[in-house]
Amino acid sequence: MSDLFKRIADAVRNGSKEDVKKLADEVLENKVSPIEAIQKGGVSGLEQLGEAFENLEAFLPELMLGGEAMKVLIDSLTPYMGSEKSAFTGKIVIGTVKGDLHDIGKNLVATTLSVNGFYVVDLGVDVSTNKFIEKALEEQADIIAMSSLLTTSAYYMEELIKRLKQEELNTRFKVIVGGGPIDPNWARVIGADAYARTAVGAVKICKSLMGTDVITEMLMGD
Ligand code: B12
Repeated sequence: MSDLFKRIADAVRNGSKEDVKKLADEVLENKVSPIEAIQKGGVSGLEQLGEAFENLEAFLPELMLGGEAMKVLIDSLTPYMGSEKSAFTGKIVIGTVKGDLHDIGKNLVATTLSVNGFYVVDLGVDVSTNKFIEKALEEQADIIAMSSLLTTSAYYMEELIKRLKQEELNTRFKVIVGGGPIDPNWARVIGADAYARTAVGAVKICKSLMGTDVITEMLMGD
């Protein structure tokens, strides 16, 4: 099994869409968990690519190919993600914050929440603070979920939480945050209600939040 995850990681790292497609078929044939294959294979491949990019061993075109290969993996496997009927259904408005165009992780979180019974409104990428708030009000959302992969854009998460407090909307919506540079400490400092490191962790915190009226301490998912 770990060999299959390693081969998926390598194919994503090398941006080979054809290999990724074949490996996704292998995942399904062998009844391997799609979310595990995405997390332990695909995410790991992109992490390696990110490291190579940081060390100037890979460049933007390779990053783009890796991202496209990951999308092939996610598109091939998400229809087969097991759905777990949830008693905690709620409405979630999700997006990638302003200035940030990374959407692979955000899409994975959105899909995983949907297959687990949540109603998800995906606002896409480069979403301004105003748009998050407008849409959350319009959709009467329970949770606002923000993703950020860029350190420079993560500030907008703080901005949104401040705005909710100023406009006395902080009791109306719960706010969850995640993405590469976001860690539990930062999430706590900006006053988010919950943080998760993975898409599965996002489901866990959203279920908890839907059953909790008052948050006294930030919730954390895997
Ligand atoms: C693929 C990629 C790209 C692709 C994006 C394609 C796409 N459609 O998304 C492209 C090539 C477009 C790109 C562009 C850039 N990128 Co880029 N990119 C990456 C890379 C390699 C992978 C990101 C990814 O998809 N990971 C896989 C997903 C599944 O993981 P994830 O997003 O973290 O999501 C998981 C969790 O974080 C969590 N999660 C995510 N969101 C949320 C939200 C909530 C609410 C919760 C609870 C959880 C959660 O769940 C997800 C699933 O487990 C990363 C390296 C890395 N290690 O992350 C660099 C990286 C993010 N990029 C980086 C940079 C610098 C850039 C550019 C500025 C490069 C440039 N010079 O132009 C541009 C920025 C463009 C912009 N304005 O946004 C840096 C960011 C550094 C920083 N900390 O600020 C990184 C870290 C690379 C590096 N090591 O330097 N990139």
